Amino acid sequence: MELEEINKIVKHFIPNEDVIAFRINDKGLINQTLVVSVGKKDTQQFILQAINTTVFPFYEKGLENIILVKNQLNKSAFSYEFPTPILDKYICIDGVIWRISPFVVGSVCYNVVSDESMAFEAAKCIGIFYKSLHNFDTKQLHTTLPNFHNGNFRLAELDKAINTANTDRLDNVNELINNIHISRNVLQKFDKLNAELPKRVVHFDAKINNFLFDKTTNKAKAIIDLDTLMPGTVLSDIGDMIRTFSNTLGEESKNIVEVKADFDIIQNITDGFLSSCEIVLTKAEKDDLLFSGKAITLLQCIRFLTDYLNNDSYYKISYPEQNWIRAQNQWALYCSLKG
Ligand code: GN1
Ligand code: MG
Repeated sequence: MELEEINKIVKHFIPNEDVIAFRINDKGLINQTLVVSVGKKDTQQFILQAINTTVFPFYEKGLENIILVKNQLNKSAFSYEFPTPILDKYICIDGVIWRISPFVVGSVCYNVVSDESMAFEAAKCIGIFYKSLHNFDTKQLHTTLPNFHNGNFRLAELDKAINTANTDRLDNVNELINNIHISRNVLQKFDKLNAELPKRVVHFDAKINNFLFDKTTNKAKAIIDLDTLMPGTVLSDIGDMIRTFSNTLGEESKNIVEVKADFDIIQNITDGFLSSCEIVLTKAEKDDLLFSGKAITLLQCIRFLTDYLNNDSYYKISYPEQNWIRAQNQWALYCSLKG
């Protein structure tokens, strides 16, 4: 995209200023994200995003969720930044849905956890998020992505993909399909727990690069990427934290034989989380925190594998076998996890 085109879009939100520079942010696998600098004097940075409406068909309901949660957090003791779309709105320009959110000044984003205190900090932050929203009635929120973390649904999607995949891709993955099949019971247990545990406001994408850290102090500073905010259970966020924080090589690593969970990091996740919200959790929620890491990692393995068999129609890729590598990476991590 050219500066002029970006400027035109930004003018819909900030009419009296010009975009003077921009850069592409390629951390997310779904939406298109740019960092734009606006205004010649007192330049301010913003995050400009085009929403992938195939993945988020109910993006308007998603925005309602974001605004409701923001208002509730503003009334509580939540002390982290929670950057939401400016003007509380999305704008459709030439068929594309755009939004702008504030850039968190003085922050840094990491794709992997490099020391245990980062894990503790981020988990404590999400724990405060849970505590702050404990009394919020989740019935007010829309389920914008039905079955998002439903094991049975993800297995059925995999079966569908197996039936339509081309043979080259299918030949590669036979062994992993068998292994997943043998592990089905993990997802059955996960679905059962999700049906029984209390409904909470869940971020549903609590991976490490959706926390921003303070550049100077390295304390957690913000939670970002709010498209998946909806009702769910504690297992989804704890599970995604375990999945992404404990994998110190990262989910894109091709070094599959070296992929394994770091258990000190996992201990810091549960310690950090419980340090801030143990008081609002039930015993049943606390009992299966470790198990959630296994279940969410298996679920993510299945999602990457399914997309590989569907010829990469969902996740962005930058090389042909990337979803297959991601699936193997998640399988290796899954095998190393306990719970
Ligand atoms: C997607 O776009 P991004 O990177 O924020 C996905 C998550 C996956 C993640 C894997 C809506 O998130 O569920 O865990 O990729 N989001 C959606 O990295 O499917
Ligand atoms: Mg996301």
